[in-house]
Amino acid sequence: FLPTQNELGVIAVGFSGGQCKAGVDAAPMALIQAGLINQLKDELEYNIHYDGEVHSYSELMPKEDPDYRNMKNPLAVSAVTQTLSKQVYEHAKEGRFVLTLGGDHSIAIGTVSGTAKAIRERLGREMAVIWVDAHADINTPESSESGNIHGMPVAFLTGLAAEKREDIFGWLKDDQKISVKKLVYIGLRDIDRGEKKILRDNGIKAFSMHDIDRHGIGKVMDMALGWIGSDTPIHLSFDVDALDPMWAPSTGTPVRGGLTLREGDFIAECVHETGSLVALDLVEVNPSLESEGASETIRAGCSIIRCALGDTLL
Ligand code: 6HN
Ligand code: MN
Ligand code: MN
Ligand code: MN
Repeated sequence: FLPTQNELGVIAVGFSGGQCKAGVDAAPMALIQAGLINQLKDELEYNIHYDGEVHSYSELMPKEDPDYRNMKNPLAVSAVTQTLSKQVYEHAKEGRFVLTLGGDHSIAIGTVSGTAKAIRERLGREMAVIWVDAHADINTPESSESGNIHGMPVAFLTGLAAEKREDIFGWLKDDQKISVKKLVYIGLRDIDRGEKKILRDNGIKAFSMHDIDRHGIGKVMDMALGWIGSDTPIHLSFDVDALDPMWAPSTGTPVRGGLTLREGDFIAECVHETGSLVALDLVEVNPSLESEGASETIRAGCSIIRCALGDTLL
C-alpha cells in the first residue's frame, strides 16, 4: 500500500523548550556534522529534501510565557509544534518518508500530528506509533510532576490531554491525533505513578525492559508488530534515552538498565523491514551533557536512523 519510498524529507529542529536543560537544540547540527545526511544520500541512496537549516523558530518565541495548567513554556512549545506539524505534513503528503532530528521529545506533538493527518488524507488509514523510550511521555498537565512538556506529548496526541486555547495545543484537531489502540511502547523503565494509571486505564500496549529481558528483543518485536498488524503505516518516535547510558550518556533524563545499542538498532531494522514505516523522530540527544560521551551518543543516534532507513548488515 506504500510506494517504495526513496524520497526523504529531513527536518532539523533545534528546540529545547519542552524541558529545562540547554543543549538538546544542538543535536541536529551534531548529527549532520557526523555525516548523517551524506550517509543517507550516498550509502542508502535516498533522494533528500532538506532546506539546509536547523530551525530554532526564534520568530515564534513569545515575550512572556508563564506556566499554564502546570505546563512550562506552553506558548513556545505549542507554537513550535504547530509550525513543525505543517512542515512534516507538507513532506508526508507528497509521499515522502519524514525524518525529524530533535530537539527534545515535545516536538513529537508536531511530527506525529503532521504524519497522522497526511496518512489519513493520502491513504485513508489510521497510523500507528511505536514509541521507543525509557519514559512513557504520557503525563497530562495535571499528572505531571515536572511540568515539562516533553513528558506529555503522547497525552496530547491521543486526546487524553486536551486544551481549548488555540495557542496552547487547541490547534490539534481530531485528524491529527492517534488512537491509544494504535500506540506501542518499547523500552520503558521509568514511569511516573500517574502515567502507570493512564497506561492501565486505557489498555495501552507497552513492552518494558522487563519484557525484553524475559522474551528477548526478537520476540518483543514480533509481538509489537503483531499488535499493530500488517499493512498499517507506522511512525517511529525514538528517544535516545531508551538506550542504556552506557551507549547514550548525553541525554537529559538518562535511566540505567536500558537497551543495548544492538537492541536499539534491531528495533529500527525490524520496523524498516515491515515496509510500513512512514516517519522517524530521533530526539533527546544533548551533546553538552556528559560531553566525553557526546560523540558516542551522536554515533548511536546516526546508527538508529540508518537502520530505520534500511541499512542492512549483509
Ligand atoms: N523524555 N516522566 C518525567 C516527566 O518529567 O514527566 C520524565 C519525562 C522524560 C521525557 O525523556 O522525553
Ligand atoms: Mn525519555
Ligand atoms: Mn521521550
Ligand atoms: Mn530496504
